[in-house]
Amino acid sequence: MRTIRCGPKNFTCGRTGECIPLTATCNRTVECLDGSDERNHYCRGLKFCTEQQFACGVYDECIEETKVKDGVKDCPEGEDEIGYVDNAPLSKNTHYQ
Ligand SMILES: [Ca+2]
Ligand SMILES: [Ca+2]
Repeated sequence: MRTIRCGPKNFTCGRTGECIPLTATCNRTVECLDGSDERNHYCRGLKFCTEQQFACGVYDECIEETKVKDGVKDCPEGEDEIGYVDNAPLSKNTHYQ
């Protein structure tokens, strides 16, 4: 359990526990030593994407959840299709699996 000590206007870095301003989170610059201020699972749904949206890779883009794993790459890097299994396994040249 992490200790909340940074106050409401600050973000507490996950493991390292530094305090950084909330405005410094999800700004594509890593402030936390462990990078927790830029983690996708943290940034997702917080600033850039709603809970109904999927945050591509480094949250550059939000796409609707319905577009995730639909066989069409909507994210710039196709992150939304990670784990998508079509009917022709091994046919894709992907490095994600
Ligand atoms: Ca940051
Ligand atoms: Ca898609």
